[in-house]
Amino acid sequence: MKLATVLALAATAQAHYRFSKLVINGVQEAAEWTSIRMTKNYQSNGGVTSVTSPDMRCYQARPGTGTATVAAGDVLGFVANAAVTHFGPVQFYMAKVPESADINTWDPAGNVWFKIGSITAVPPLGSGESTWPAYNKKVVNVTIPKNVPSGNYLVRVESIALHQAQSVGGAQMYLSCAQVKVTDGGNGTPGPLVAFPGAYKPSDPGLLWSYYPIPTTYTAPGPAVWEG
Ligand SMILES: *[C@@H]1O[C@H](CO)[C@@H](O)[C@H](O)[C@H]1NC(C)=O
Ligand SMILES: [Cu+2]
Repeated sequence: MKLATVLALAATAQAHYRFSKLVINGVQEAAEWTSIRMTKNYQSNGGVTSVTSPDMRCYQARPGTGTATVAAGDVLGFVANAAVTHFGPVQFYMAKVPESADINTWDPAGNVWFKIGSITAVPPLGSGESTWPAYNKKVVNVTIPKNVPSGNYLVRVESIALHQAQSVGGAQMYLSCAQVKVTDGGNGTPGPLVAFPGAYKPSDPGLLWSYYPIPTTYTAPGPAVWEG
């Protein structure tokens, strides 16, 4: 058996995960799905593999039930149950809920998402924690941009598992959407705005990536981070 096959099989045996709780101002939510819309993988922990599926939006199993309050400029943490057990980038997006919409039921379709964070590869590239800072972490953090306008948002976390990404459709996306009311915001104009599905193509270099032999570069998919 080739080394790459052995590594892929070893990675397959690891647990999958789901992002089901927030950490707000250092305090972790007591129960799963308090402010995060319950995802379809709430039992299987499996990832989304089709970037053209509407599951790329929030992967949700039901409407939301609660909303967290976070000040602009604060750190928001997403808890992985039990940890981010696959290597790859972790990215964060936000979408503003229209004033007239109910945050629990609003469907974030169309060009509504802007990227607020990307925990991506640190050279030299490989498949370990030194390359992928989010790998094996229980909590991944993002800062809510200081200049984002106040209001209701969905905040989407996305961990892209690359251990089987050597062929098209092999990358696995672990994602969910938190419902967040942002206070103390600014007057920025977030962008560029992208859609899920739509922002990614199956052949994007950030989704089609072989770690054996190890490439020298990695570019995470999607737009640039909005710098507010
Ligand atoms: C996330 O933020 C918390 C503080 O809320 C900190 O203790 C933790 O180390 C951070 N995690 C990472 C992976 O940076
Ligand atoms: Cu997995």
